[in-house]
Amino acid sequence: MLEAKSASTATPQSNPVQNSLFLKALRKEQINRTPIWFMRQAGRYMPEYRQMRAKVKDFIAMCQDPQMAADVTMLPINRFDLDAAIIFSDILLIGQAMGQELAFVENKGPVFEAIQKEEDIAKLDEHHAAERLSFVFDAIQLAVKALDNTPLIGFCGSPWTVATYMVEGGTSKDFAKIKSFAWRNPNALRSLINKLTQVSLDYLIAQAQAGVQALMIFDTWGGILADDPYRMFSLSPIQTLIQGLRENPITKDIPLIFFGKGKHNLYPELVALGTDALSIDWTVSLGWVRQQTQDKVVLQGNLDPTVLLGSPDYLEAQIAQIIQDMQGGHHIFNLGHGVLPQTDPEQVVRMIQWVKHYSQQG
Ligand code: 1CP
Repeated sequence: MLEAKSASTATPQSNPVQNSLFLKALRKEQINRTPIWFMRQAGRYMPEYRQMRAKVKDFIAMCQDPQMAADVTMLPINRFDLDAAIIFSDILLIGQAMGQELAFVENKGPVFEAIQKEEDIAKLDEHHAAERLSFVFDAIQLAVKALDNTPLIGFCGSPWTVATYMVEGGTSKDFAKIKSFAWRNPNALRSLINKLTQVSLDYLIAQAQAGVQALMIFDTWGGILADDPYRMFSLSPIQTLIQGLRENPITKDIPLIFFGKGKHNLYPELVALGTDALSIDWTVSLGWVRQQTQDKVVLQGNLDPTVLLGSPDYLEAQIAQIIQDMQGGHHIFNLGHGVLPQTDPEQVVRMIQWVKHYSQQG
């Protein structure tokens, strides 16, 4: 009953979604099994998704139509027994909202008109960018209604990760453009990252206002930096972003998840970010991560997405191992990165069943 006393007006008791396994897990409350959702759960591995995608011009058009984005968000929820949904959108849309041209090219991925000089950064508009993403907030409102008592996660990319795409002009193998920009003109890169931090803060607050019950920050490319530049260009703006969220009345209590791919040696510093959960990639065992983080945060993850392409026996064994590694800890099951487009949805059904089977108490 201590819970009820310390909780704010929207107490878990008065709001059924707050009693969901996922949100209870994020609050480290007692639960009888491990909740599960997974990155890119609404995506190309689903035939229903491919059908909907074929009807529109491109991926961006799908995101910009609130009803369609909400419907796509619901696809995996309707088909599988999942414990959370994530709003269908993309981390790169904020670059577009700041005025940088973006396209998603078939068989190539995202393409930005690359930033090359300081003047390109000066032109970007950070003040009204979040407002230009109102289709995301409309989609959230529609999805929340459709979801009923399943929680909805909102998200953004880390300022560094979004900047990599804006400076590289798309995805990259060696990140030579953004790194050389950083080593030659750190102040200019910092000004881009500061703008992205401001827009990301506005954007996450507006997503919370629209109704998401948790927020996740994806730092997919922080791990390509050595420790000191990582702290400067990736971690520090994330700290600023988190501080901004904690200081805002709308987001001060919302659960936060941080996905910092590949920066395993800095787990103590990632814990110090103060998020409720860390999402872990598949290259480290959760047993080891628990030692590093001393069970101070909830761990989310971390099945290698390619294991879903393996035999059902191997899949089962890997799931059992992850659940065992997390026994007595605070865990949300997920993949270590997004589900691959060639994944058989039947393997997803098995994954969900085994997570439930192996983690069920009593
Ligand atoms: O139909 C299509 O061709 C589009 C494929 C697609 C999808 C389904 C893209 C393009 N984005 C998305 C959705 C998406 N992206 C979500 C929705 C929620 C979910 O189901 O998880 C989220 C959270 C993202 C986040 C995202 N986009 C990240 C961070 C997380 C991660 O996966 O690392 C990154 C780096 C992106 C960039 C991006 N957008 C799309 C692609 C193909 C990529 C990756 C390009 C690359 O390889 O660098």
